[in-house]
Amino acid sequence: MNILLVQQEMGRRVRANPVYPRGLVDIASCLPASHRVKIIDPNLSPLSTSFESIEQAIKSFRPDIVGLSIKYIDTTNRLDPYVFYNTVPETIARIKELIPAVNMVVGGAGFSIFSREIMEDIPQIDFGVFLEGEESFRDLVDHLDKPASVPGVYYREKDGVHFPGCRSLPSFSRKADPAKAASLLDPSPYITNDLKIFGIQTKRGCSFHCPYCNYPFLNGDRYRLRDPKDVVDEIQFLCEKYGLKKFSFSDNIFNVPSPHAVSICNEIIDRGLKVEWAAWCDMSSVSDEFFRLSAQAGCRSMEFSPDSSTKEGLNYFGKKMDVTDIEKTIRIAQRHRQMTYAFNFFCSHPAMTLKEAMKSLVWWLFIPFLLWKSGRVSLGWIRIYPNTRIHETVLSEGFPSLKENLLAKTAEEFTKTFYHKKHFWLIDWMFSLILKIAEYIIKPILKIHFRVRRESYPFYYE
Ligand code: B12
Ligand code: SF4
Repeated sequence: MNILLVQQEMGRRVRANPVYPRGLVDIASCLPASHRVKIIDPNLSPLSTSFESIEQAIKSFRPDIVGLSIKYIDTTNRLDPYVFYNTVPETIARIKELIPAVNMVVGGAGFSIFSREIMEDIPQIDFGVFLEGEESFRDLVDHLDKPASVPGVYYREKDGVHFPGCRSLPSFSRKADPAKAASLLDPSPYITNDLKIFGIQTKRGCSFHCPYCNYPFLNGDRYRLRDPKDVVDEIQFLCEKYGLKKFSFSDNIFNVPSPHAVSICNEIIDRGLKVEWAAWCDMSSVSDEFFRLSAQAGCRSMEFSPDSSTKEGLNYFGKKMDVTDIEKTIRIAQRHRQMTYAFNFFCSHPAMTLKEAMKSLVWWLFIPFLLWKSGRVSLGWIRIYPNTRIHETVLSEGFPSLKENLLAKTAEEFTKTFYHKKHFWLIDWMFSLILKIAEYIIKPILKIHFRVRRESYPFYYE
């Protein structure tokens, strides 16, 4: 069978760099060799010709199956209200117009978050692969005529959309075959100087249960680890064959469980690989030794999400740490200036108090000061997603509009999907005002660097 896998067109070329489509490469790598597989990423073409790149592939390859990744729904950033999902219905309509008999399959994190809504929204979708796709997609390809027998796959019949039930998440200890992956999709366009474009996963799952986060829903709450040697074999292959120098560990959290991260760092050091990388890390288990080791292994950027700066807030987020861990991390970071650090906080959450709002302001100003030129703070609002605990909270706090309408399609609808503590509109307004004053008045006067970026409001001094 001819299988064409297409990355989602992001719909814009600013603040939407094409990142290596790891999900598509992973599912393609698991298909039997008897199939012909092609992967394309329209984001590598200019926006004006992006659909032509899909059209060309369809005409020359004549696929029996087109698999479209619906990875992104929206920016998750209230200050950058852009909806990526809007490219999907049009892409699917145009594919079906070109080749009406094709089996149209979708999957991806964005699809999984809103699976039923999307199946109902776009009737041209024949099958929807829920959560991780390595096994479900492979089985679906073999049983296109009997989808009811494939767990984890939505399918359509005359009477509507059906789902035979979930499949347990696939093992992640399989040995990767980076040469096969590279033969399926040339990694060269993604090998750049930007740490965030090429992602390497060392594990799946996250055992924390932060109330706003959908990662445990997407990848489970138990860690599935790859053998550190296998991870570093992949890095080494990409360094030697493609000149990879910079990448991200795209794990939800890199340094938990800690021995696994330590083994990966040691393996990189032992093999003498000259790489630089970024990672998302947990603060509760950091140590001087871990910072030293990761810097030696090439870490150049660590991102932390304390989310709150008070005991009450950290308890609400279930962070398994207290304020002293934030202080400790900053002190250690002050001794390791070869890396940069980002600290993410929320401006509003259910345990927010006036005291926290005031305390947070001080922290947000001081962290970049204490980590002069190497630390920044990002401030954001919580985007409410289904299958998160905070979704239940907003409903109980009396925001019934957020019950059904979480798949926003316009910027206006999107801005309504963020958490605002009831009766705290003044604090919310105050933060917005302070951020604007800092950006338009303090920054030009003091020449501090403070700008609106895609994630939120990063705050750092230069
Ligand atoms: C790492 C990461 C990043 C890194 C990427 C680093 C890198 N080079 O890879 C960075 C920081 C750059 C990033 C950026 C963004 N990200 Co991001 N990111 C992630 C994260 C944590 C992991 C993604 C990943 O690599 N997964 C590993 C691969 C193997 O998994 P996968 O892609 O999901 O694919 C599997 C399945 O989904 C399925 N599948 C995927 N595609 C298809 C297609 C078919 C046909 C089938 C059958 C199956 C299938 O099978 C695959 C294998 O199991 C996810 C959260 C998560 N846990 O998924 C968020 C996530 C994907 N990001 C998200 C977003 C929003 C963004 C940004 C738009 C944020 C922003 N405002 O800038 C940007 C956009 C990036 C860009 N293109 O410019 C959202 C997307 C959903 C949504 N809410 O809209 C997620 C889900 C997080 C969230 N909170 O909801 N991200
Ligand atoms: S926010 Fe981070 S630590 Fe918390 S559940 Fe999500 S991935 Fe895990």
